[in-house]
Amino acid sequence: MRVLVLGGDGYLGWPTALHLSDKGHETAVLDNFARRKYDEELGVQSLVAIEDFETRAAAWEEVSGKKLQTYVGDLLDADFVYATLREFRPDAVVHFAEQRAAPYSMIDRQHAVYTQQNNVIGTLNLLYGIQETNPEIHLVKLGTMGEYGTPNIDIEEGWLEVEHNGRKDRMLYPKKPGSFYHLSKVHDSHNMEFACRIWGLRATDLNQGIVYGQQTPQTALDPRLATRFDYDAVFGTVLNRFVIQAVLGQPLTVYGTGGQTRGMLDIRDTVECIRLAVENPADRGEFRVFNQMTESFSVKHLADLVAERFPGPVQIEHLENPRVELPEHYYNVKHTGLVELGLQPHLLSDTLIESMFPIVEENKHRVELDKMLPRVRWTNPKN
Ligand code: NAD
Ligand code: USQ
Repeated sequence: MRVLVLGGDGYLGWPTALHLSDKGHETAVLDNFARRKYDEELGVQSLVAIEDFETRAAAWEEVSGKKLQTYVGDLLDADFVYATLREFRPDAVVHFAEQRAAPYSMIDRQHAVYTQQNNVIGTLNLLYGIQETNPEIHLVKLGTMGEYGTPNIDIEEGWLEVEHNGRKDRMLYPKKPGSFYHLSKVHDSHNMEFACRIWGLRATDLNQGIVYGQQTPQTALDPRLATRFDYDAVFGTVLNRFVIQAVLGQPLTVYGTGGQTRGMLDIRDTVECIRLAVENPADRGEFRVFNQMTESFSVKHLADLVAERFPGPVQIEHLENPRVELPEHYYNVKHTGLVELGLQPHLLSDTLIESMFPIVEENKHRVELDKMLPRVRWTNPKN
């Protein structure tokens, strides 16, 4: 198939593009380098050095013998979106290209507005682009488990059968997200469901949990193929941060009690989930939702796991939680759709945590320690 990967220069878009190319799909990557600019703004860099877009694409061609076409541009530029769809003629578009950090969206008004504009309008341009250029294209869009929040009932896979006053209907599962970033994904989901229902588009919304890990079989082939690895308090995610903190001899930063529970998955499962979704498209008019996660853990449990596996002393520190979120709650998620398509999850009990320690050890000189502590507070927006 011909697959266009939007956000193909990012943490997950890049390894996904390599995985799809490796599996024989004619793959192209698109990006506007917004992520590299947030690094400059925040004064941080990826823990693992990454090559520029053209160099890494050329390296993949050299290593694999497979072409990876690149497009540089912004999804907010509708003409660019339409022109790319017309030129590349994809069968599927995989959409990772959004501002994805909850703390970044909560810095102040400007960052909240930027996040929602970038994410919601970018996706809307894409929906129109698909509708007008080729409505057969399958849109595979990265959503997030955080769209649901932590309701006191089971989380279904996207839809909920509701019986109300003796009548029944199938409704989009109610959402209770925890940041302006997570809200942007809720808005995207509604726009996509509408486009499927009204125009007959086909879309898969992948409500993904928190990803951990830094290597896939393809990125490990050559240092020029490495993907980024974030450690800072704005873009670094919880388990990746705990592993990095352990190696640096820094306390693991558990926010609050650590009773907050989240769905997680290995980066090798992310790329495989996308392949499965692409190769098994939704039907025309179908808005299909999968919960893309393999296991649930509380934050405290993750910290204990890292401390247990690290071959040295580890201190766990409970910081005052900078976010507003339930400290203890019910969490039971249905996630059978991708397994039914053939996903064979890599579970955290296997060797992944240990395999991350040497990667961090090799690159630890790149860390700015003062970027490790959280400074963005949910209850104290600036401006
Ligand atoms: P990332 O920031 O590393 O990658 C996103 C890429 O999209 C960046 O390279 C960025 O430059 C690009 N981009 C952003 N806005 C763009 C625009 N308007 N036009 C073109 N390119 C644009 O993020 P990631 O961790 O790879 O996440 C990718 C997607 O997966 C995001 O949508 C995110 O919400 C979702 N997700 C990530 C995680 C995780 O743990 N990392 C978990 C669940 C869902
Ligand atoms: N947390 C800590 N200590 C830390 C970092 C985080 O206790 O040092 C806690 C947070 O308070 C939160 C949980 O860990 O309760 C997860 O935080 P996170 O930063 O790892 O993840 P989150 O902000 O939810 O965002 C990440 C990605 C986002 C994706 C989301 C999936 O950045 O793109 O959408 O995970 S989910 O959480 O399922 O919504």
